[in-house]
Amino acid sequence: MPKVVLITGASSGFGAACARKFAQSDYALILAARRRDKLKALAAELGAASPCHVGHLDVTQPDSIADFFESLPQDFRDIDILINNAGLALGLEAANECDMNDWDTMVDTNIKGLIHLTRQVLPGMVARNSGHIVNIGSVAGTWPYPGGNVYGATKAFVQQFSRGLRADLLGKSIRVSHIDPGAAETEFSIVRMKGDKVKAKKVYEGTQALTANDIADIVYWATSLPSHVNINAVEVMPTCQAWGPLALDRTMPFSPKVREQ
Ligand code: NDP
Ligand code: 8X3
Repeated sequence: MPKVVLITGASSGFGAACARKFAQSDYALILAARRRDKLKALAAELGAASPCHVGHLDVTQPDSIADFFESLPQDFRDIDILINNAGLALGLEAANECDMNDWDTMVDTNIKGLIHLTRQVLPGMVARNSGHIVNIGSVAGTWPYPGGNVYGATKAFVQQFSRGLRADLLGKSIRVSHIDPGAAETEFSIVRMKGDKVKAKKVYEGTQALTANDIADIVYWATSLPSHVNINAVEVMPTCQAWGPLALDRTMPFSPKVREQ
């Protein structure tokens, strides 16, 4: 029996690249996202060589999650690898200006979606004493930048939740990894810029950003190591990305009290 891999957010970017990567070896794939047409096209591209189940899933909707798991065919029910990849950033406004709906959507998708999927899959892994959960975080979960506010905070959650899972699962043969990429050119910025493809393209202009395949290679590598090896975390950036200096504002007036001291 091939191992079963559930990939959330398989309709584009990292998720679709992971599907293509795992399809090159002996895996049965569950492709999940909201855009079923994209998933069907991907399944058709992968062909008969990889057993594939396509399932509509909105990770923010508990009913959608329940329907998705209920409709899994028998051969796809024992999930060996869960790639919690579905996620998004919305907007780059400062915290005082942002749209609260965007914040809610990021929390509902990147945090609540990820924990609900994990909670559905984990009991089966524990019963079989086997499995691997790969959570896709971001460098934004560690390194703050202006406009990253809630997006970065949701990804910090992903990191700490992943570590917490490792602590809970000690003594069981279940692995948990979080992969934290930097700038990668996918549909990510198109979504963040609310469909403005020109603005999205500018994010990567003049750079050699990471590709979805780079991340799929890392996910595949982490999951294909021997079962006694747990990659806790991978932080990866394109070579052309690094940290800026901490910022100092020189225009702020001195507080009189501080000057007197
Ligand atoms: P894409 O926009 O290309 O892919 C995002 C995927 O998430 C899509 O397949 C989308 O599918 C799915 N998705 C979004 N919302 C939902 C939802 N409510 N229910 C189910 N699926 C959903 O971006 P990436 O591939 O780049 O992003 C994948 C992950 O990687 C995200 O978690 C992102 O935060 C993270 N990341 C991205 C980086 C980058 O620079 N690209 C860097 C670091 C992390 P659909 O719309 O069909 O539902
Ligand atoms: C996406 C990477 O740097 O745009 O998570 O926040 S970044």
